[in-house]
Amino acid sequence: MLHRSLLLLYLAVITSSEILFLAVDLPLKGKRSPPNAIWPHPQEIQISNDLLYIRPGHIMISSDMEPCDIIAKAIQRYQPVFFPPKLTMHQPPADTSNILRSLTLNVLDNPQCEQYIQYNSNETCNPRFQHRGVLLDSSRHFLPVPLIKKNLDVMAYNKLNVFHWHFVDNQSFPFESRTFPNLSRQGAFSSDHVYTPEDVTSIIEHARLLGIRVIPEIDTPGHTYSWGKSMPELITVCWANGKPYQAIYGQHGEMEIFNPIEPRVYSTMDALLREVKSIFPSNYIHLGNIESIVSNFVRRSNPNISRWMTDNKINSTRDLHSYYANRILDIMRNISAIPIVWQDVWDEKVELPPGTIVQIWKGTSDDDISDEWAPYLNEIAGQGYNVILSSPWYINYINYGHYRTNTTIVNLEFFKYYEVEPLRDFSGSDDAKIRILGGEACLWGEFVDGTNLLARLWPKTAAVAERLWSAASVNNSKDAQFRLDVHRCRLLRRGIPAQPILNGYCGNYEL
Ligand code: CP6
Repeated sequence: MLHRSLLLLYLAVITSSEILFLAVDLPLKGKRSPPNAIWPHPQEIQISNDLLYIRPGHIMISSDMEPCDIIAKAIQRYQPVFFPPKLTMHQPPADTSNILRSLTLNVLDNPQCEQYIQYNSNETCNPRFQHRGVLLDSSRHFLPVPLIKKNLDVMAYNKLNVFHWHFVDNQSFPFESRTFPNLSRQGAFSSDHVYTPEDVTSIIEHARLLGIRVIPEIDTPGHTYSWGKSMPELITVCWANGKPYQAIYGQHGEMEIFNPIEPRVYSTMDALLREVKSIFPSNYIHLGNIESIVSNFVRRSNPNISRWMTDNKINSTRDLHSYYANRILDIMRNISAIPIVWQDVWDEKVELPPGTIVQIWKGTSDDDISDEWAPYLNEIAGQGYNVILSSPWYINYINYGHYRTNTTIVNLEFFKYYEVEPLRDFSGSDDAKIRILGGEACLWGEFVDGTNLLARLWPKTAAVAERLWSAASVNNSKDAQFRLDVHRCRLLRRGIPAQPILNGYCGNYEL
């Protein structure tokens, strides 16, 4: 999106000059505080060592023509971002001639004025990867609408452009569907813990103005306990001793899953996916579809399902899952929506429609960087599917990894996210390479709600943002952590409770 990225380009310029002032007053003793602490690092940058003074009121953002609403609103929105109430001002020394009388940032608009960012929109400043996302999970805990919007703002500060909204799961069904209002009436934590159609629309609109696509995830056939509260007929549970045995749902949704031989599963999914597609302007719908060995046993334990399998010559539970996936993919074809699936579906060799995105999550690891994901990238892209990477970016993990130097600590948790190189082991063709679309940081919600979401996510996710935006050569984590430390203070100044990266403090920007 030409107009938006040009705006961001200019913002990068102003941010860098702003930092030149702030470097004076940020108490970064013992730290190298680079004056060019722009995050994520741009493709091109020129830095002058001269310090220039200017009054905030003498900085103008203007547009060369009547701007479309995205630009007009961005110009308004950035005023308080540049000049927050707590911004510290310095008197220039009496003898200085380094005074800038005025600075005009002229935003070049795109005459076509794209109304909604597409997956392949031209973002002009060359991001390295086109898909730069964050997954939030609003089922394990409800995430208030203003918080989701604030998080979209922080995503935009970091040039992330996809909000993957995992909004239903076992624990609650907060999405208020017009077609099936009982799903949230009975599946939400309470009548307050829902996203009304107006909420959803306002979140999509907020994201649109920031150049962020919102991709909803309707995760089935597992992880569907909350659906069963209003539609028990969709679910099959574990059977024992010849009768259904109502188990407590498993953490990963193994215990209650859709019954793949139940016709109402498909009619419900057809209507719901149609509704979702009509609400979300991005043409993508994430279908979830993670599978586990346990869920296979659950299904097979139901004698009706075993019998149906025998009658229909479906020999394995893997084939049964393929059968389910194919029926849902048929619905997606009928409504012309493009699917995203977790890698499990690909593992099961389900044939996916062209354009499908496969999201890699296996090989997440608590302490070490696991490389299990690397061969997946080669194979999936090699087969002609699009791929996005998440395994190394499970932000829900917390690591107390650090070591001391003389003056500071080094943040190994940041290193772990930052040092991932998606293409390190890539051995495929150039064609396959462009199918590696990018990645997503995932914040699963088992231990996250409004109290800690922003601090848990930021600034760790900024590490992922730079990896996906900047050139591969921007990979010196020791230097980057100092830049990120300044960026973190910048987030505090903008009112975002981002957690510390290094020792030290942010002057009067602290919350
Ligand atoms: N919920 C859903 C989850 C997870 C996934 N899907 C998950 C799996 C492993 C870890 C963290 C989260 N909680 N719906 C995986 C795609 Cl470590």
